Amino acid sequence: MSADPSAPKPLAANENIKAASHGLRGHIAADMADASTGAISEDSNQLGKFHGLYLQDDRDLRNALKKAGKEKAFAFMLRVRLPGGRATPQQWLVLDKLADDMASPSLKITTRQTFQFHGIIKGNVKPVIQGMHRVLLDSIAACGDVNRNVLAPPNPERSALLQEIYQHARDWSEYALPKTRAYHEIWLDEEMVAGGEVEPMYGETYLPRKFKVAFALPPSNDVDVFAQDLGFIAVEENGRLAGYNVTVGGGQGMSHGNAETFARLADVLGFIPPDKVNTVGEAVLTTQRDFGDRTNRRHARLKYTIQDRGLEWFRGEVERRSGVALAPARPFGFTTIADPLGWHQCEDGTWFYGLHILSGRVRDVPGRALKTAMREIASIHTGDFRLTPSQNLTISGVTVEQKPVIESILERHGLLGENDRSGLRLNALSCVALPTCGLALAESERVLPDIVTKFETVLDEAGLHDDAISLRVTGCPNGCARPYLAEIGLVGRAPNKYALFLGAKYNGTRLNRLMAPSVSIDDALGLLTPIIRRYAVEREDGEGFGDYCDRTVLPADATLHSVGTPPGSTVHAPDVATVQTATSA
Ligand code: SRM
Ligand code: SF4
Repeated sequence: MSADPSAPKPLAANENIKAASHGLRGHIAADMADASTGAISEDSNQLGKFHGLYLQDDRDLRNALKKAGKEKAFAFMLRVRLPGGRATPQQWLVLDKLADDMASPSLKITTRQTFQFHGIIKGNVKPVIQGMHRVLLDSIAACGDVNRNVLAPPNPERSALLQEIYQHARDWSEYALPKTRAYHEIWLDEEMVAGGEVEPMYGETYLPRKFKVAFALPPSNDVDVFAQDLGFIAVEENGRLAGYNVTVGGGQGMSHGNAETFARLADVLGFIPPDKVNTVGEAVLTTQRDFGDRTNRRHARLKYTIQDRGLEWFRGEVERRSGVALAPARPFGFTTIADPLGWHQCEDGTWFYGLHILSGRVRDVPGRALKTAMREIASIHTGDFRLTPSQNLTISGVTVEQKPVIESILERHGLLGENDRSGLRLNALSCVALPTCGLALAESERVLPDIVTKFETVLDEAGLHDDAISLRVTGCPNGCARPYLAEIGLVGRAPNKYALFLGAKYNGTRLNRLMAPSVSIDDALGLLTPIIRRYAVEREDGEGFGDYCDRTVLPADATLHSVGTPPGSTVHAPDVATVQTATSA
């Protein structure tokens, strides 16, 4: 007998794990106490994500350990919750020491403005979390089917406007925290309340999938706001925050060859005053909670809910739930995504130093002792550190007296040349991939320096050394370095095989398109070399590399768009000009 196609589909396995977890507790504590293995059960691994924790194993060692009949080299990745990416010097020093003492020594700055530890063995997880807690840091909801680390403009200018936006990002992060005390009980030894707390916003099964929020301040789209489930684009009028244009339904993750999964740019929903951020945010979140697909995790992000049900329906639902009538969006425009690098003076007289860090990896290598330098700076710095969604960092709030001291530390450790790189290198991102990421199909972070060097040879010959061209590499199509918003995107398929995407707009307002489904890095370079050379001589005044490729290289053929954009549609994303026209109407 064939199955009834109208029968309700079974829930995804994670839904049952969440429902049976007693407020995200499950058996995590017992699994962590089991010294007979470095691993934890799959259920605990799924629940551990809500506590910022991932079970991983060193994939470089997998085969050898298997041959030797030994357990995989299990260790945990822990992600810090750091809304807006700001850390105090004291927090930096503690994270630095925890990494040295109880994890892989490097600190990893992520594409969502926070830190990750890798390589924490089971017995060290609790001490690391407790060490973070002592400097008011936590990893609650850094992963899992909840609101994730909230992005805010990393611009270190110390203006009142930026501070207000940052405060909104922090407030939303707090507001959207799960209410369960599971984290405090399991990791911080708080007294057991045995579950049963009410989750007024999430309910007992939380969200169908992860939920990502960013706050942006034009003209810089440094948070990639159109890649987020929910975005707040600040509207400044007469130097004051008039409110936010709300965006919904962005996302990057897709699967190779599965046109039902796609990267999508967020839609602009409408304008709200600043005091409605949490109310409207909650309405967006609960609409997704109630209508997101809980049967198929590959179809469970907000982008699919909106794609399937339509933006007008979604707006109606948000307005009904929030009681807020969204006004027509106000005009806005983005011109850049780049982080300010080097020394800059702020209006309040303090200085900041923007430092480029390839792939966000903070570690010492011969001739370039970044981790040591940052430790020395943190021990004398009286301002703060700001991590950026481009995996860079800014030393912010530097006094006039400390500026030369910090400069000399950077110089002594070989770091003053870090910002003096090609336009491509300064605009290159990669995800972590091998050896820690269990989902990687190809290398990413470890090969990025070589990839950039190869491309630089061609760009230099074409006279394009200083041109800001965005290159983003990931080890799989999940899109952790937001590769579908890069002018050149390389997305791993298999060892040394990448899908090549071309033609996004530099400012993050147009997705790229598939140029070649599976090529080696050298083949990708071979395909791009004549295009780069033509671009150097044929480009129109001010035309970016992505714009040139979109105009001249990629045929206006809908089938070419089927990977990376919704099925049946052409390029989804409006560019800045059309966003401005459409929203100012
Ligand atoms: Fe990611 C899963 C690393 C930003 C889309 N991501 C993972 C995991 C946890 C692998 C796993 O599930 O086992 C990776 C851990 C690797 C490791 O060893 O550290 C991982 N993602 C990262 C980071 C560290 C990349 C980086 O080098 O900076 C970023 C951490 C962000 C943070 O601090 O919270 C990171 N991930 C992103 C982004 C970019 C963003 O959020 O702006 C995306 C695309 C945006 C989006 O979500 O649509 C992203 N990660 C994914 C996905 C695909 C989600 C989807 O909807 O399809 C997965 C896989 C999944 O969820 O099933 C994933
Ligand atoms: Fe891992 Fe893929 Fe994300 Fe890279 S893009 S970190 S390979 S999940």
